[in-house]
Amino acid sequence: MLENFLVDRRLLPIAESVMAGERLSFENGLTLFSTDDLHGLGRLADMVRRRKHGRATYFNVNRHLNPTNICYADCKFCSFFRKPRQEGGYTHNIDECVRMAGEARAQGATELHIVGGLNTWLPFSYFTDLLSTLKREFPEMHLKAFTMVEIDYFARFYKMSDEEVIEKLKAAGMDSCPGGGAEIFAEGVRRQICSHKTDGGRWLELSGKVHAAGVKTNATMLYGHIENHEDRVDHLVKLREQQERSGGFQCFIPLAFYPPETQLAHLPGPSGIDNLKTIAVSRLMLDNIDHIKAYWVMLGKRLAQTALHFGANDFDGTILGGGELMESYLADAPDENQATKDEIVRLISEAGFLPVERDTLYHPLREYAAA
Ligand code: V47
Repeated sequence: MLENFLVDRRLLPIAESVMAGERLSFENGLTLFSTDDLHGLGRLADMVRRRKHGRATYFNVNRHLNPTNICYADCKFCSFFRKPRQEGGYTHNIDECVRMAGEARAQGATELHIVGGLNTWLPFSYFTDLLSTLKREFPEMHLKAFTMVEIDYFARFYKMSDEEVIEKLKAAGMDSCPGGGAEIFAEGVRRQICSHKTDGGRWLELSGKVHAAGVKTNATMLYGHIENHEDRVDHLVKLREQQERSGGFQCFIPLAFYPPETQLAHLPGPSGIDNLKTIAVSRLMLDNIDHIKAYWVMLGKRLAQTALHFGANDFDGTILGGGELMESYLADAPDENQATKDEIVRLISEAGFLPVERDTLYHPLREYAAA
């Protein structure tokens, strides 16, 4: 019986709810974060993960494309951005982007993950031309492009309605949207770490509008900085509520804060235990979001592999050729910022799961025999 595995007896009623398929409350979320019973928590999350996906663990072959790192937002947790005129700022022209996409395509990429800074020097046509050119050159590639923060910025800066921006991006080739920019919705924290960008309510509202336009999106949570457990549970509950309203989130990605070279570099970042707990609590609270991603770039490959036993069922992708935003993380761990398809397949099967290559919309492309 499951009860025998629970060292923390406070998890018992939660286990009963999980077994009955009932939704967990805000208070349940706080209890889960506060427990030291890592095995008990992991067991519960693993039960839900196996109920939803069995042994399947998804990954894709993708490349990140970060067209510009020039950004006015000045987020305290970000080491990628450069202010206008600051040394190290760049904007790729569209030909360069096509060249990078072509390299990725030649290596089997099915997805381009496109995000960049809020660069007031660029016209809106730069972004639509980028999408339409990529779509014309590589019609079979899925363009997962622009976060809710970028869409909010496009609407405000280029003076268009949200619907107009979404339609123009869609018409140019945007197939889905990545989950970045959600950070932490709690206003007090958000004001301290990213006061210049889209607030949490607006991020959620725009997700709803993008979903209404028939476009799937992902959702993230940046944790392990100055937020507390209440802020995390609040974030998860707000996402769950938005999913009830609009239903278009495919995947949730908890992002472990990596402090070096940010304005919060004095913070330690989350521990390995915290990373596993956060994956597990996310799986348990987000009963209406299908997939939980163990983003190996932030977790490291070994912990991402372990996270598959704590509720995660997606390993993200190969991220061929890196991408500048990704390189700004884990720069001091060179063997951690690349993963071949063979390596991901091995990491997943070593962990006892079944590697399934997918496209961006989670259609299986190929299953790999169990090792
Ligand atoms: O929004 C920025 C985070 C996000 C740091 O949708 C940091 O499939 C940790 O959203 N330490 C962008 N995180 C990345 C992102 C993402 C990644 C992988 C897959 C998907 C998806 C989306 O990265 C930002 C921010 O929350 N971030 N700086 C940092 N120092």
